[in-house]
Amino acid sequence: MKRKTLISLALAAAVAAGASAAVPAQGEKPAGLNPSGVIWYSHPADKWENAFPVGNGRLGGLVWGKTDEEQIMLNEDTLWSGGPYSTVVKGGSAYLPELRKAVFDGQYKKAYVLFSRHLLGYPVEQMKYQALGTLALKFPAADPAVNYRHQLDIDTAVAATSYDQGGVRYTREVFSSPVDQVIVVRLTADKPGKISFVSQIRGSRNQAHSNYATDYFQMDGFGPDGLVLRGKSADYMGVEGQLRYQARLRARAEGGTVKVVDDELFVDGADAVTLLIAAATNFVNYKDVSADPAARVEAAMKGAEGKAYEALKTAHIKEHQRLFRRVSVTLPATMNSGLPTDERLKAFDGKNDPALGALVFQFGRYLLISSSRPGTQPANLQGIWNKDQNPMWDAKYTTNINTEMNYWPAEVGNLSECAEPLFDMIRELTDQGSRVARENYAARGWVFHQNTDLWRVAAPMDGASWGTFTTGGAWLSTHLWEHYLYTGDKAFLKEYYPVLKGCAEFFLDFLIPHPKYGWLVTNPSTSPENFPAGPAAVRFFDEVTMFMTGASICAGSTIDMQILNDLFDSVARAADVLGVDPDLKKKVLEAKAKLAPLQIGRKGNLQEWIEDWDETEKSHRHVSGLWGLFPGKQISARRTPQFVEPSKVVLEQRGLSGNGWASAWKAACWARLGDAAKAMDNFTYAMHNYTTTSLFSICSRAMQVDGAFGFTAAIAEMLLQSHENELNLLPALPESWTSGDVSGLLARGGFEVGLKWKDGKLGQATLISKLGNTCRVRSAVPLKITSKGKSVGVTKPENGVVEFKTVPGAPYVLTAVK
Ligand code: FUC
Repeated sequence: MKRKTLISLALAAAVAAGASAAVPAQGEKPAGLNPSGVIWYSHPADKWENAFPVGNGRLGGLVWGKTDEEQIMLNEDTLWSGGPYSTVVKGGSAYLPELRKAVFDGQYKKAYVLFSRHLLGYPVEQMKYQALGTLALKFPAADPAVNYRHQLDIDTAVAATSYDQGGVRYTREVFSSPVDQVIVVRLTADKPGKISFVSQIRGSRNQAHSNYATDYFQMDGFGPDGLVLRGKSADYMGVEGQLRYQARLRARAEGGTVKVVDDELFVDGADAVTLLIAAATNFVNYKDVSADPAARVEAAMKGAEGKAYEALKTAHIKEHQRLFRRVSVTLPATMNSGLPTDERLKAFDGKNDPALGALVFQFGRYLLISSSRPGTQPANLQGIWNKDQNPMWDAKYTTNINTEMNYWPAEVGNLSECAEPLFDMIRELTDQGSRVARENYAARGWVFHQNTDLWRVAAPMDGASWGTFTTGGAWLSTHLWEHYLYTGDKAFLKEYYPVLKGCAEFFLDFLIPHPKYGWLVTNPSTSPENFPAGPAAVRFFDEVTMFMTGASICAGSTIDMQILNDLFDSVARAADVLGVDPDLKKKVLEAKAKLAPLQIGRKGNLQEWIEDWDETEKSHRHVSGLWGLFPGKQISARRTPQFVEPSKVVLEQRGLSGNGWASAWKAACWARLGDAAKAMDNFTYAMHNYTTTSLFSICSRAMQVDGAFGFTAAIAEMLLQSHENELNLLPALPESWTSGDVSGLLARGGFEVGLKWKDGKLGQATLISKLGNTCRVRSAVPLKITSKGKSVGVTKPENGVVEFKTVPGAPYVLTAVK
């Protein structure tokens, strides 16, 4: 059989499966062929990271879709080990001069040891994010299920599983409602009395790591139709687990019977069943754990219990779509686009399924809405979809790329408010961060390094090879200024200005002239996790981390300099906008001018360090030295053309391998360089090697959410760029995305942008000017501009840019004049 016929058959099967899936409620898109809105399998998830995520920002669930014993793995976003604690160590600054001298003298081992002994925080590791438990639904033994479909509709945020068994069609729907603060599971059958199962909410414990898990939990019945799981968070690293949590389930059966025996709930012969799951901890904020989880759970249950299933679902979908539907993307669908997602990924060759790009783009937005809403915790390494007590990298906040990448899509993806949890976290980090600034570096302001947790610890962690990243807080702070650039929200800028200012003040004190070059540099410094061949050549055993290591400690890494370049720039501009601190503005601009410059190495590479060191690992995953290309804006084909080739040298050397987030970062860098083909190479490679079939990203075998967010940002960057004080429309459009349509993307300066293109050429752009700023659009040809059907005029480009004034709130349509 020819390949095309095979695919047609698969497509026909897809349509058939779609047609028999859950009947869509009014207002919903039909399940089935929605190549950019549905992820689906023709079988249950084969492993946990391939299960489908639902979440309301706070309560997460991973839905397997099994037919013998369904499992929904549960998370609550404040369930971490430990309790309020501090990692600040006292008096490290006494050792700073000696340490800095050692770095400048090239005595890297000595510098490492000094940092390790006197500046590393204590405990040396932060706390771990913890899985809450699993909702299990054990069904009676039955014939094998047929006509099976398991799907996640990211447009409605409802996961659905449907199949035939013993002549009955069963359907289950699962969602996590941001409105009612419960996870809802609905079981239906097309014949009466056919739903029977035994349910448990199982606490989570990792046997392999029970040495850490000095937590406990208790599973019990709750009233005539409920279950409860009560527990305490784990003690870890000598920090007492101070969280108490509770998860409750209530079953509402239509027909049949419900009974509870010990910690199991039995449903027998029901026509339909709705399960409500509420969960909470006693966490109030990073200093306060005085809430009552039982009262919180009771309040959520009370609120949801009185509502019919359809009412819960309709409210949930409406709230999800309020955010999700702000942006739509259509890319060409092909026969392959109709395949189940796991097969679709395998069949993808980079060109044969453009619509996959739209699905991946929207999936990142879906994840952000599902894991980060105002009032919740920011998305950690695993969002709110962690299955372990001892997850990979503790499912913490890693801020030398991962946490920031989680928020790359927020502004451009029209989900500004989903970044609020990040902004809250940044402010909270200044608490311990200002103490670390004083104790470690005798500096004003605040500093934050590379890891944190629910308790907002800010000292360097993990070991001196990682912890010397003093610009983690500065990187995060660039998100504050970016938020202002997109929204023009002066009240926000005023509120967060002290955070920006404190960050800048720290670096004004911390930066030190390089004895050889005279530039201002950070010291200690590092280029995240990349061991330069120079210093790392010194191998030694670190008694603190018990690792054999080399040193990555240095002065003035390129990423530090680039981040500070942007930070100082934004602080100066923020001071201007707010009309405050002229002295500070002067000082940061002076310091900015003295930062170590970008340098080109002997291989034509953009140097990652002040010295032209090679890296020990050629295709190292971090592309830190290219921070100024993306997410920063210091490197630009127009403004700094001399750094374009050197950036490419680095990207080529790193190649395609790495992990999911690395691919997304490289794709975004290539998009900034206008190279769509290279961006797509990274996308394709990641789809094959670093993506779960549920579209999470993979990093060293671990599921992480960062790469999924990163690709949303990278794809946005292919369609629209706005970092150069102008809108650049379709700057890196892949050849196979011949025609398409995108609406609702946001650009800096307060523009909402829609684009339509055909045969690879922009047909029409629509803009809404939210703030009434002058609009600058890069264009080689004159643009005809209309607003509400009236001509505004035809404007010719000057130096490649068409500029026109806008009225706040007004829409504009731009078409090219040939
Ligand atoms: C950084 C990365 C790793 C991983 C970890 C969570 O340390 O270098 O690859 O993503 O964070």
